[in-house]
Amino acid sequence: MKSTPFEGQAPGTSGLRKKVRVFQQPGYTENFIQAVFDVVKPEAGATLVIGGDGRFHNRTVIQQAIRMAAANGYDRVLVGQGGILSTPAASHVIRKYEASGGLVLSASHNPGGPDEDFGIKYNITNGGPAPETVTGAIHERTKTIDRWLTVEADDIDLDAVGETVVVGMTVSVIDPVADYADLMETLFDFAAIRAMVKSGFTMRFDAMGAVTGPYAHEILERRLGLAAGTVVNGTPLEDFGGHHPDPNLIHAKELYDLMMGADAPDLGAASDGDGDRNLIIGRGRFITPSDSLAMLAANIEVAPAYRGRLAGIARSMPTSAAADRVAEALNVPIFETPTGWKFFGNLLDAGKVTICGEESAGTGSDHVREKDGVWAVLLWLNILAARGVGVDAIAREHWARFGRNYYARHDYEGIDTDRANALMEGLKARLGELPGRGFGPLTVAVADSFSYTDPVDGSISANQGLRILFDDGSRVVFRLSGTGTQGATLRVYLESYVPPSGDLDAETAAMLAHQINAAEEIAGIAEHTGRAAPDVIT
Ligand code: VG1
Ligand code: CO
Repeated sequence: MKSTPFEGQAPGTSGLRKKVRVFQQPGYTENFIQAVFDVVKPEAGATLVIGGDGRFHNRTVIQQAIRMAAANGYDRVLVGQGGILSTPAASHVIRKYEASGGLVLSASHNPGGPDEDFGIKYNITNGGPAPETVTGAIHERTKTIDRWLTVEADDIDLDAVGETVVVGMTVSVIDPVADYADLMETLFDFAAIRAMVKSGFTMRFDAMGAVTGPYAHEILERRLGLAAGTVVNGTPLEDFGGHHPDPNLIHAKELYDLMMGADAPDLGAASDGDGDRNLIIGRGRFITPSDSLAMLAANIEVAPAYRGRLAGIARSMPTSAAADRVAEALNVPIFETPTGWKFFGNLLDAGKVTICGEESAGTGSDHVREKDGVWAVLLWLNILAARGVGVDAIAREHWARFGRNYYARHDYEGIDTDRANALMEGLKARLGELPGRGFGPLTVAVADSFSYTDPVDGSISANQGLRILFDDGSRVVFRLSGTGTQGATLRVYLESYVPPSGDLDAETAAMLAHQINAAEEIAGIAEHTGRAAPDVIT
């Protein structure tokens, strides 16, 4: 079919994300998928995995993609039943069946529905998000594309497991859960977790009307014996029940309230739209994602598949340095990457790291090449079973040994793009003047724009966030989101460190008050954004 380019088809932090209405424009989705195929050039015999988080428009795009894959020379497509594959499950399926790559259809934690968001991401043969060299080439291709290829064929039945042939290409509709659940059994001590459950351990898992429901029902309730009803909001819905499937204290407030109340189970957990994020709350104790990464890394060797093989830890730059202290104590390397899981792929492939994480509630390991919400929950369960203590005790012990990194992220959402850019550009231009200057009791030690050189392939990713490091070890980081679909979102990341001898049980907001004031003074957030306070604090 003849076509002309669309503006703005640049993959962001995690694929191309736009409003559904944008993807529904004739040729828009097709252009992007064709640009992917033009760049990756499937070889004869190539297999493509297609999976999605079940949101509105998922089934339509899957049918389009199947016909286009047939026209572009793929030999086989694997697609999850009902169009469902969580992002980590898609990563596993790509690896297990040695596919050449996959299309992951999701806008993750963004809301779904006709007026909400959709997204397409291409993952490469290692199962992970395409690196910037590939996403850059895809974007370039979208600027010159003048045709897309398809075949004449009926929609296939996505709801029945089985095989269909579409113009010479085999389409296999597969059980979306089985392969993934089997993989989890090879990683963790299911017998120990089952024994803990038998002795009275209880939990609630909130699937938020998103993709992890079927995975959690199968693994937590069927395979691990947790009571029916442990998993709530366990049916994937096209609009996630009208909520943001974002596992944080705002959007998973009901879970948080339960965990802080008198009837709290032992563990509360939640996952996001596409199943790659996790929220962990113990009875009376919220664990920040940055702390969770550090605590999981410190204890990972209790899980059978990780015994004696923690090679290194990676975290994204804005993630707190809690994991750094664990790496230091365990004498393994720590890597600091830009935001987005695509930067962990090379480190994992090279065997340099075993566990990685981000402050945005993503944790994962070398079992796949995506962050993995259910995996993180299972690792917590394995640790609780092996250690025989609760979440709060694990956290307190951890801080008593390593100290505590108080941490928060302030988001200013949907602000005017020009004003957001002006804030960032203005601050970037002034970075050189900041070292030595005092803001309240804090003095700036270093101020820079974060640039990353990949230690495996040497590629450089510049402009990955503005860092202000203070002389007491605390810091403020400024970044613009690369996943939003409306205006710009400014993220301000705040962190301060207290050693084991300090106050380990204080309120986060109080412990970050100086950094919050400094951030305002340094960047003029209120003036630039017109907002007196952040929209979301996580
Ligand atoms: C956000 C998070 C980032 C995460 C990305 C994708 O990106 O900050 O850590 O990797 O979302 O997660 P940004 O550019 O908006 O800050 V998901 O669960 O949307 O695939
Ligand atoms: Co996600």
